[in-house]
Amino acid sequence: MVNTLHTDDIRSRFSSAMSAMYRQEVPLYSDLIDLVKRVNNQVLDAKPLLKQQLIAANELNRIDIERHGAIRLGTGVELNNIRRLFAVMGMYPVGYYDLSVAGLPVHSTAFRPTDKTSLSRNPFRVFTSLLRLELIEDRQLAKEAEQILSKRKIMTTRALELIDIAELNHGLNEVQTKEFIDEALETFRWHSQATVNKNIYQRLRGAHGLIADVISFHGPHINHLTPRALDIDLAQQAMIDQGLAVKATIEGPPCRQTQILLRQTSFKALAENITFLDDVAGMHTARFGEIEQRGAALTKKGRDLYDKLLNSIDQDIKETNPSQYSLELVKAFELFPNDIRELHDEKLAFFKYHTDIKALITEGDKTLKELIDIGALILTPQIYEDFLPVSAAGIFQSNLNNNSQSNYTQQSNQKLFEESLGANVIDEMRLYKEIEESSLKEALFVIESAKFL
Ligand code: OOG
Ligand code: NI
Repeated sequence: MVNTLHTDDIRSRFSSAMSAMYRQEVPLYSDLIDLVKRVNNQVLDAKPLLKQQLIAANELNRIDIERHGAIRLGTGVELNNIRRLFAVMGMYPVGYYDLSVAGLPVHSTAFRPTDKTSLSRNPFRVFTSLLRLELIEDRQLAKEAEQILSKRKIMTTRALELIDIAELNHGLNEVQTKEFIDEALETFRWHSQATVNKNIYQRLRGAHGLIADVISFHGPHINHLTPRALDIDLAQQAMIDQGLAVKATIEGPPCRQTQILLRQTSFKALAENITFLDDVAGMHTARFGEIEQRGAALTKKGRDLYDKLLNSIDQDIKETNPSQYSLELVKAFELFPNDIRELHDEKLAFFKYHTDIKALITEGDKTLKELIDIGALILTPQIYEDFLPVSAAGIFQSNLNNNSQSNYTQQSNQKLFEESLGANVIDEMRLYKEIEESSLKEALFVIESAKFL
């Protein structure tokens, strides 16, 4: 079709509309955005080298617009429709996160752009969880919950029509895009009017805070949006200074010379006024604010080492004895190399390759190692674009506001998740590998061509 917008443009417009809506709904999020921006600017001023690296890696332009959000869905049909909605914006399901191991009755994926150019234009991601009612012990309650869910429609009729149009025509035009964004936003809006009476809400809440949050409302309200901080320790301190109720420990790896994966922290969910179906007033806690810092994407080998080191320390003291936890974390991660070259040669992280032709001073063929040695081939770690299940569980627990830790016996069920989704989740390792391989191919081509100049 002529005049279709690029999916990157639709995503950018949607993520900025979503951010504007959430700023209005949760003024504390607005404060958080301003705070992170201020701290990021301080960091860039204080660290010109970091600024240079971000520019060289084509990262700087996306920092201010970068954010992720999270939603929680109730049924497979909802998940399927959400997949179709995000596809209109060039966001696809990447990764499978089983959170039942952490006592949460959900499994999740992240909808995000997958190719290099789209990621650098706008990497907006949405961590999307699907409730697993089959894990609920109280079967009668699970049945009631299912019945409530079977009646709700989380998308407007027009949004579904526009998704059909986008699928049929391989895109949307300007007018359709405007309408699509307005209609899509309705799905993620907060509703202070619950769809259940107080009695059911309390029973759902008794089974698990997450169940009450998913079942009791019109739709999957966006529960947080997370800006990317360049120095999460500084940003966390600024949050504390501003009087926010910040989680005790930053999730993920410790602060290191070469940052890896993802570090995250949040302020606790707000208690908000709601009205139950029987007109009784109540309170619900669901929405919170989070910040994150992203580092290098790790290979399977690197990730195994990360998991091993993280698991070598007692996770139970994370919130009860945060200073001890931090000390042990730093100590454990001394075994994880910091040196970029070592991370590369040991195949622990994924890279992007660039060239510096001026460094090709001597004649003749060179090995990859020699090209790196002489500085003709420059290594930049790829940024981790995904999530971490242990960290996600920590964020969930800290914003649920009740200690609803359960031990679910039934575990991972990726197949069922994918059946509902109507697609297989994409393996994130494959995406990083593809970006690494294609950038190496391009770089070697440039070096090869330079010989004939
Ligand atoms: C999602 C929690 C996980 C993250 O960044 O890992 C998360 C939720 O509370 O729905 O936001
Ligand atoms: Ni998050």
